[in-house]
Amino acid sequence: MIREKKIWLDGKLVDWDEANVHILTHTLHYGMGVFEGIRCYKSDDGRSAIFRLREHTRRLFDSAHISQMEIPFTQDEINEATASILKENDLSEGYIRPLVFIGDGAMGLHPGKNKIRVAIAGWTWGAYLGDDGLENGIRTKISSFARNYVNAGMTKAKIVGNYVNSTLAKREVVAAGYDEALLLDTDGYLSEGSGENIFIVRDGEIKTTPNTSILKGITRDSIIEIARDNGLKVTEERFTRDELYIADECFLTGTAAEITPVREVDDRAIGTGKPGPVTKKLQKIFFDTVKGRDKTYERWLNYV
Ligand code: PPE
Repeated sequence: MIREKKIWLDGKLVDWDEANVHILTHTLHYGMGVFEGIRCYKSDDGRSAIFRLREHTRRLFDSAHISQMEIPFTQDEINEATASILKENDLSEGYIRPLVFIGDGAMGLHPGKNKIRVAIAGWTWGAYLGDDGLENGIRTKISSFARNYVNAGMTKAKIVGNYVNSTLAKREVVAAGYDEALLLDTDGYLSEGSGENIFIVRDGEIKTTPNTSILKGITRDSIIEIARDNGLKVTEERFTRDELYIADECFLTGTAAEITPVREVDDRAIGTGKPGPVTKKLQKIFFDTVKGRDKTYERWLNYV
């Protein structure tokens, strides 16, 4: 069970057990709320660094704008509150979850003038798909649920309700014995994982799905930049499930999942069935970056 000390709620710090809402909270009924997931890592020199804080806060505000929710704080105020959550909970590393939601008041689909509320919580979170998955790769399956269609759910926004689609897919494949679900878009091409973007490698060239039905991942963006800086070719292009089956390597990226190798899709081994050299190289640079060892991308770190 996750339990830390303090949660930031509407501008004030409250005790973990006191961070409660009314049962008629609008978001709880209709799913219109937006959120972020941010990681903080402990550097080798002992300091803590939040990874790409400003980009996460900006995406939170973009998600709110798409959802017509006006956040009653500035981006600077949210950045500051997000960083403060670590100190208030004595966390030197962990995961931070800002959530913007519509409070109680009016019921019915139109939220009327219900207050827009903001909560920020933080907790310790290990490898999202397991330590073994991070090291040796995971087994995935393509879900029978298609990714949210771009004109039915706003895919660029990290909207609470969008995650019904992810949860349906995740439960389906976990019940069938796999680690993670991959979803196709409504045209039948690969989209992304339940909570991660997807990359494939063949003959040393990298491909990832374009910004259509996916959430535009901040980890995805970081990996594209790192790969190109290291002389690897990266294209953002749609690909089919059989192109995935014959990839030499496959990996998933996300704040929670970090860089997780995929060793199997739909009961077919990917490449040798073990994490490949490109995946391992990118994984190493990524972890060296977030832990402050590799200074090339130091601009992505917000020391607290
Ligand atoms: N696609 C989806 C659908 C998604 O939810 C995430 C993040 C990503 C891609 C990767 O985005 P980024 O974190 O910016 O690289 N998923 C979050 C949810 C995890 C959870 O279970 O909660 C995350 O990784 O924080």
